[in-house]
Amino acid sequence: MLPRFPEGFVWGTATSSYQIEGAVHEDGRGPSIWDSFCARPGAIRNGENADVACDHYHRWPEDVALMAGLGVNAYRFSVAWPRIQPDGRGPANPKGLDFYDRLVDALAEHGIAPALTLYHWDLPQALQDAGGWMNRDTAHRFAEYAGLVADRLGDRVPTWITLNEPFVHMTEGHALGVHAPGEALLLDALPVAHHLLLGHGLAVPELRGRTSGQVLITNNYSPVWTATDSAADRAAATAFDALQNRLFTDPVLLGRYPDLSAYGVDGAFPFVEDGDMDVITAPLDGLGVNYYSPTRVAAPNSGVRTGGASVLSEVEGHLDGTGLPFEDAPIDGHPVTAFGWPVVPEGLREMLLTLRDRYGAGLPPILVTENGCSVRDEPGRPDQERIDFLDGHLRALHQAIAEDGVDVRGYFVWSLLDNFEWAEGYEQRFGLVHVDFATQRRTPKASYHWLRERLAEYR
Ligand code: GBH
Repeated sequence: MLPRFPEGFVWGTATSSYQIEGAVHEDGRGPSIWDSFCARPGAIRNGENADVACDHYHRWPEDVALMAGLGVNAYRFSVAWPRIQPDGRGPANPKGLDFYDRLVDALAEHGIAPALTLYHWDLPQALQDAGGWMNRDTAHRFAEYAGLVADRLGDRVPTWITLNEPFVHMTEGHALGVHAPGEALLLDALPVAHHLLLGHGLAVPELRGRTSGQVLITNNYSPVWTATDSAADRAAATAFDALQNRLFTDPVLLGRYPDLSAYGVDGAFPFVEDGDMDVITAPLDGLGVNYYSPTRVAAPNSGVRTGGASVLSEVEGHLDGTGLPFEDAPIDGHPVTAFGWPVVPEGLREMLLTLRDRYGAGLPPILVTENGCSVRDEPGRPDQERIDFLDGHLRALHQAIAEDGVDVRGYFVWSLLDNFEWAEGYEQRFGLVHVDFATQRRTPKASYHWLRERLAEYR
């Protein structure tokens, strides 16, 4: 039995458009940067793509029924910008909006509140051709797109999330090139960060004028641990934390960029124009927190690196000698997921406490908008690791709420379905529901049944 959560707590599952929808050529959808990236030889494991993915575009009624059967009261999904504006600009494509309109109404019929993410990394290719997020104009295009979606759905969607994990989009997509659009600009990708933040800030008033729903941004957070207590390792941890946890949060909540001097970046950003920070600090109703695992770092050249832990560990290889102010250190003594990520439930509580202490009264209420793990697919074997993962993280979350007083209003499991896990193709499975991609047959896993029983206890 799990401890009780506050009355009215939001329980949901999360997905994103490109990872589940498929139907990439249907009803006027334009190409996105992920379609292009998947076509690059070697970009995706096993040469896979998301042309079909979970075929959610056609099978959404079954997926809504699965959620209703699970007993959640919320669902976080994202809208594919290229369905709404095939070229990234101009009037809305009505058929694109119709799809989400039907989805939102079907959710409402089952008492499931939609939490709509506007941007989960699938930029219209036409905008990339014009420079993508390196181009300041993309921020204005994003705000316009936000308005079009809210024109249609503003009356029925209570939760709006502007961006999903801009940190991952910047680092993996634009600094390292292992995600779309496949740019390897290293720290020259910083304008991408600013333009994403500007797009977020410009979208907020567009949403406010069209919906009374709450508006959030979702970031991924990882508590940063130091390998040892040495001054050098602590400096490395501070440097990594600035990038991982502050770059997309300090501007929004504090109106300034974190200190990036450890990266040789002096803070006189030529791409920041007068008034931008006023836009970026538009008040929010909540903060979306995605949590997967902590990161442990050491000073450069300490020799502890195991390779491939954090997102940026790869930068080191790319920079070769010029060096980052940190390197990865292994996290021992914890189980790891099928992806190799350490399972550290107390890291969620630690991160929530850090956010509370760091931003104080400036921290809006929190929604945990993603948490989950990949488990190896062995037919017939229950996904006990996922049950243990969710049980542990929900207990840690409860402690953060009940013992630390952090204002957390909801929790979304990543993910409802096994789906297209970006550069990993279909190998990593995060679903509560198994998907046989050959037949599109959906089968609830043991974790689905476990969560259904837990949620039933709350009613
Ligand atoms: C999210 O990103 C995405 O929003 C979602 O689309 C995706 O499917 C889901 O998570 C699962 O990946 O190697 O131990 O240091 C997650 C961002 C960045 C979290 C890398 C884990 C590395 C963990 N991830 N990070 S570790």
